[in-house]
Amino acid sequence: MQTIASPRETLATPEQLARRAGRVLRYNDMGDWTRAAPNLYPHQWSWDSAFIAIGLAHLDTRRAAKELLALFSHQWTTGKIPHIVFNQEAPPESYFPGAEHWACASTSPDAPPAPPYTSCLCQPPVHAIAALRIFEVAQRNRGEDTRAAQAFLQEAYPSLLRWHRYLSTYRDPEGSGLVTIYHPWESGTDNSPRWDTVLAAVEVGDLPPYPRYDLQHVANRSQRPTDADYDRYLWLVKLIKKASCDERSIYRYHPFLVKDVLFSAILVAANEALLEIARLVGAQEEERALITDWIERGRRGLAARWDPEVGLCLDHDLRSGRPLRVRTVAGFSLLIAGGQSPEQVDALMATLDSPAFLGHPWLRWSLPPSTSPLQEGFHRSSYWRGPTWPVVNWLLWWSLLRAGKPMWAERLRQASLQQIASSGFGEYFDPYTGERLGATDQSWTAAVALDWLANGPRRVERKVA
Ligand code: 9WN
Repeated sequence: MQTIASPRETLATPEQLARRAGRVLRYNDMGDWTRAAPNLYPHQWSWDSAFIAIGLAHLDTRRAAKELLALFSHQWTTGKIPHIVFNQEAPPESYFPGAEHWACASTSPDAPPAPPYTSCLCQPPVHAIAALRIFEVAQRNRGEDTRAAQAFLQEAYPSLLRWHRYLSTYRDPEGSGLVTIYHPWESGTDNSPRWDTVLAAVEVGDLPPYPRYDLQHVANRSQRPTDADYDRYLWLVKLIKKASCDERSIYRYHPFLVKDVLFSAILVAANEALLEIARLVGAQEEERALITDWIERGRRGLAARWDPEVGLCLDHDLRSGRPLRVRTVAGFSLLIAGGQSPEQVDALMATLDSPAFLGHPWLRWSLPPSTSPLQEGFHRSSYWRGPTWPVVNWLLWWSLLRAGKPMWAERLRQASLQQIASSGFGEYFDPYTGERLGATDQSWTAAVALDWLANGPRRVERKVA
């Protein structure tokens, strides 16, 4: 029998792990959307939902489609997909800043009908990748679901196009091919050292006292951002709210305006998926040409951010006009964007394999820490400052396959499954000990495990119970 095993022990069969992952997703299922995690994150998060849809596709493609459509129903008139849709049933004092903190965003002329309230930030656009994945899984399964998945793509395509158009215009008025973010929360990698110098320059004004509900849901406060980080996060939110979430005023006055290479690379990959969706739904030729243009522009923009000395792509601070020289997994953006020359891919692989990432001697599993252990500011248990994150590993795995590196991809897949089978469905993991950190029963961790289990080199044909 095939098993997922570490060098020392047999951890689980793929069937057992898939059953456990399915249980996590079912437990967090709220009907037509999924909580990011049961206690720490009782709302719908944007990029979490996209990854969740990828996993759900292996349980039920129709339910997976609903996950995305539920999110798209809260799209802003600008095309923005909000980073959080607040759950009206969430227990009070469970998450801060919650719906009441963001309620004022609903007065923006661009906001969708409320309640439910949404935040006015956004997160990386994994959604088109997820939508296409749902269709591909349905096609693989054959039968009735393929027709339903086709109808889903027809329904989702206009929302996806508006979303990508928003990112390519409001968030890139320069036409650089790179997306500007207004807040570390938009990057999805909140307290990454990527943002340290930019945040250090933000002068925090008067803030009323606020609760840190997040700390009650983790074993140790060092796993979450510090109070100083939170002061800055809330100050930036205050400024965005003061600008009535108006993109043009934000762009003019905001102190945190950064070209985020990971966000931008995900957009390129998502545009490739969107182009395929456009073909499948028979979209107009002009729309397909526009998407092709976004892809090319994105790749050019990212190539300009490649730093050969560091061997990574670097974010760019629009305020100071300087690159942010920090070694994190975001630097592998060119790999995620795809379409690179063999030489460029080799240069990325050299960095990935170096002691700064997979070649570091203390790693429990051969998986990249979110921040390089050789980077100043690395912290092995603090959130995005060092721990490994399964969703990031999923993106790298998927990108390695697309880049024609199946052996590398398979190593990542095996190690990721071993990590999850051994430590559980954590939010993130200590890269040295493999200890599970942050939230437990994190939905997107279960989701990517399901996708990995369904996409081995020799696919294990099985029904997930
Ligand atoms: C703020 C839900 C989200 C993820 C982010 C992760 C974390 C929120 C928080 O949780 O961010 O958006 O409160 O820490 O950083 O990537 O989407 O899982």
